Amino acid sequence: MKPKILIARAIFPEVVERLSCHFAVETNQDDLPWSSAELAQRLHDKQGLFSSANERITAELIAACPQLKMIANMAVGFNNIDLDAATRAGVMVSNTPDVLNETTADFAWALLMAAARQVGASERWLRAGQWKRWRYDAFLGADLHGATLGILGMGRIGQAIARRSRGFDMQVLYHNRTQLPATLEAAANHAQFVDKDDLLRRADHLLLVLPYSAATHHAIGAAELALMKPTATLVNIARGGIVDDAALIAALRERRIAAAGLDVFENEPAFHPDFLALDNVVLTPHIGSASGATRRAMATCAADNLIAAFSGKTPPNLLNPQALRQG
Ligand code: 8YV
Repeated sequence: MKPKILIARAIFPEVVERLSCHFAVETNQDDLPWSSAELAQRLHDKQGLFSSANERITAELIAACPQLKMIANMAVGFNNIDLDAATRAGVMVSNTPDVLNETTADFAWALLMAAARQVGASERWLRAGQWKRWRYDAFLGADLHGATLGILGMGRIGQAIARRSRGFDMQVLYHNRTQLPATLEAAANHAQFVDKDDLLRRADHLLLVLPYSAATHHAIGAAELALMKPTATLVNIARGGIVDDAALIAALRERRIAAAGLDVFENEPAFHPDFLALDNVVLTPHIGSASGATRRAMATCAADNLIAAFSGKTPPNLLNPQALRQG
């Protein structure tokens, strides 16, 4: 008898096909996510779950699914999963690190450039038929070349972003829980470790690339925004809860910072409606890792982890090896 798994969102058909060779698979074929009650009901008799970062895997859900042995999350972030509860219940959890570093770093630059140079606002203006004459002061943005790039959270994606700044002759400052070894700092365009306040004060463009947890909730709020330059750009490609959206909206509206690029939101897919009234923010629907090749690599990586777990191997991206001792 093949172990039963649940795939919580529609994924690439070839990945479903591959998983079907190893498992009895139930998939969500719809565009709409299941409610938490429906997810619990469908997961009840399953041994494995293939999830995205959008499913909330709570302690209650884990307790309600006694057969569950493995959760493969198709994302590098795993703040959607109660990892401690999973570990206590002997449920393995894996993520998909590394395969998305470069694609997500590319997208950070896309958002930064779009926000700093008013790509969104100027395109909306053109499409609205307002381009009738030239003005010296229309859509003046902030330069990237020669500017100071600040990175809060210098993991693998942060370092990939920093490497790309070489072409723009930028100076890179960063803050992180721990300072990187000198070799990695050198590879990241000679990034310089500074304290958080220093980073906020000195960055012309600030990129948020830190994982979300209780400790990083609202890491950027009113007090932090107040330290930033009025000409600064803020880009968040990490998780919504890292920024206090209401405080950011106020800062953008009052031009206490110049612009923002946001790929993630506090309650996504819902987001604060006041963002829509602001012309100095570029908004995208959590697509940082969304290149065809990378999303395929993420799905394949999650599938590899599930298959390994049920073949008696240690999943290559296991986050909680302690779970093996509980089982
Ligand atoms: C995912 C992400 O595409 O990897 C992550 O942590 O946020 C994105 O790359 C998305 O969350 C779907 O799981």
